[in-house]
Amino acid sequence: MGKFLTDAQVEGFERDGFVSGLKILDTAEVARLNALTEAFEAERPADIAWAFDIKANLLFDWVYDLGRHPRLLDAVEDLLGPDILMTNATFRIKNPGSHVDYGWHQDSARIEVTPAFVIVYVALSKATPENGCLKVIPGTHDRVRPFSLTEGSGQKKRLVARVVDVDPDQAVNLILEPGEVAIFHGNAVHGSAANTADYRRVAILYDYTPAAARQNVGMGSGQVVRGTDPHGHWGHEPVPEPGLTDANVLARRRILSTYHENVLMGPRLPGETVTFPDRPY
Ligand SMILES: O=C(O)CCC(=O)C(=O)O
Repeated sequence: MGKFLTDAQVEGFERDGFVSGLKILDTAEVARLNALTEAFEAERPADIAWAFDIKANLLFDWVYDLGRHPRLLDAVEDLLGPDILMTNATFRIKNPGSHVDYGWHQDSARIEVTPAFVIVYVALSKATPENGCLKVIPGTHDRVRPFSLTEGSGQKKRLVARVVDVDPDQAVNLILEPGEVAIFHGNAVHGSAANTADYRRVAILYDYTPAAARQNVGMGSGQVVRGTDPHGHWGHEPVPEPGLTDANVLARRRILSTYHENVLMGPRLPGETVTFPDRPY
């Protein structure tokens, strides 16, 4: 028995590359997080696309705080050990009728991290096959598979890897209630379909890496959220101040410029100018 996960859940993660249905947040916590999300969407509709994207944990103090939730970190620690960096948080929201889908991919395809990182899907709404829940293909976390590069519907202007040869019949739907969490391995082949339901799918996805890990290309960065980082393999990111302040936006810009090679943005291609979503100042 770990701090949060049972031995069977840890074994399941090692065998299948994911563990799902972990109850982390109570009803009041889910309601507060949805209220914060919806308030931002109502007040700043023009800023949603860039602010709810890569490293939102550097922009919103409450996204950072959620990523440090003690029960969530206990579950992550059971899989990664005691020294942990949070290297990313992105909102993944599909409104009713949204055509956004995520083709089959491995987050570590373009930049490998060893030992591997994990991704935590925090469900702020229920996740069902109808509203485009996450789907994972069990046992695919053993290696990076051949992929092609494309522009994804949910990640405009970013080249994303799509696995070339997938058997979708093997996929498992990660059906979740609000407040539940799924954790999957950075190599696990996963994807999700459009939302054909009449209710939203709201999630925040977090990446966590063991401090001892290294990228095979460039150097990533993160916030030390548990233990310490004595290794020096990662740049260290600041904690955001309350509110979407200029200081937070500029801090994220500085981090993404300094550590531009990360698993979401991938390696810099020859001649490529580093670009990332941002507010024009
Ligand atoms: O939110 C989803 O359904 C999948 C998102 C995803 O795989 C990604 O952002 O890489």
